[in-house]
Amino acid sequence: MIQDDETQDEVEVRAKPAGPHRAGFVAIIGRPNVGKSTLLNRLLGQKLAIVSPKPQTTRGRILGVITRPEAQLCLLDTPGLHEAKGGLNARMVESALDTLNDADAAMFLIEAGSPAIDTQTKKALDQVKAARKPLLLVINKIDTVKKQELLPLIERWRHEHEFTDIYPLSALTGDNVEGLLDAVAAHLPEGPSLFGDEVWTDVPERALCAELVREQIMRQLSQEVPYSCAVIVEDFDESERETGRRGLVRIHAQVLVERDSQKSIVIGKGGAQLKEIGTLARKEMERLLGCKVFLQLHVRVEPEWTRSEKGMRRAGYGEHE
Ligand SMILES: Nc1nc2c(ncn2[C@@H]2O[C@H](COP(=O)(O)OP(=O)(O)O)[C@@H](O)[C@H]2O)c(=O)[nH]1
Ligand SMILES: [Mg+2]
Repeated sequence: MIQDDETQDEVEVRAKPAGPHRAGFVAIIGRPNVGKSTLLNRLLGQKLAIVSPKPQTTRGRILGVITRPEAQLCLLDTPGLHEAKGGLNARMVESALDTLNDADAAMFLIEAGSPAIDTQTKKALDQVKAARKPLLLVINKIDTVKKQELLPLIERWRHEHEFTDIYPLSALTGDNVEGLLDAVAAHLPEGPSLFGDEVWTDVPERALCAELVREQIMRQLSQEVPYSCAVIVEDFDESERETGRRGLVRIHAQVLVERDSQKSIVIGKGGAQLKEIGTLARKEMERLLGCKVFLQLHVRVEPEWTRSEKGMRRAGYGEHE
């Protein structure tokens, strides 16, 4: 569509050879902690998926939609592929592989580093190859290695699979991210957009807010405690959102833990730890919602919830969620 008031950017976009409009789903997949969620946020230009230095931060599929004049890319962030025996971890890996099977194309992420491919990464690649989708290799975190280390790495990976492209980049700094979306879009089916132009995700705001609390739990608490935590928003009261100078959303969230000992760790001495988690999460929520947030957090013990179907359902990780 040509408009008279086109900006310089739009002219540049349209200057490329005009092809058919394309649209489809692209799974972002790889081992835990390689930067999948960071890349989704970078490509989207907005924080959608939570990020932490700990593996297994992402627990389910997260859709981020990018609409451009020539293509609509529906990016799907996934939990990391890892060896998991039952319970929540197995559910997460299943979710990643299901997402891959439903996608039109995939980006397989690895970290820049030694050209040697460890057995876990090899196994993950084999799982991804089995889905038989157009597969682009992203070598992330190039900010952590010297330029001359990249060539042998690319050479090594070129022999592993016929990737549609190999993209070394840094999701953190944005280095070399440009062009990646074009490269992926070329492998999507021809067709009209799947979502309206204004849609950027299908994750409801209240679920994004629950994730922002979990993000702080992942970041603030050490060791295994975060892996026993789930966050459920019990109440999301928007009745004052449009009133007042900036409006207010009142949120009441529950933090589920598996044991009493974990409950006291999350709460901390005199409630200090929970307060810290709440303050940091509230600031992120205010940025997301564009208004003030009043956040109340409660910690509840749901014994061994990560191990049973019933427990996972109670924590919001039911089979079809
Ligand atoms: N140095 C560096 N760190 C990164 C980059 N991308 C992600 N990270 C870090 O790697 C960690 C895991 O990132 P995350 O996106 O949660 O990984 P995921 O588990 O694959 O989704 C976080 O501490 C990120 O800040 C990158 O390009 N460079
Ligand atoms: Mg992630």
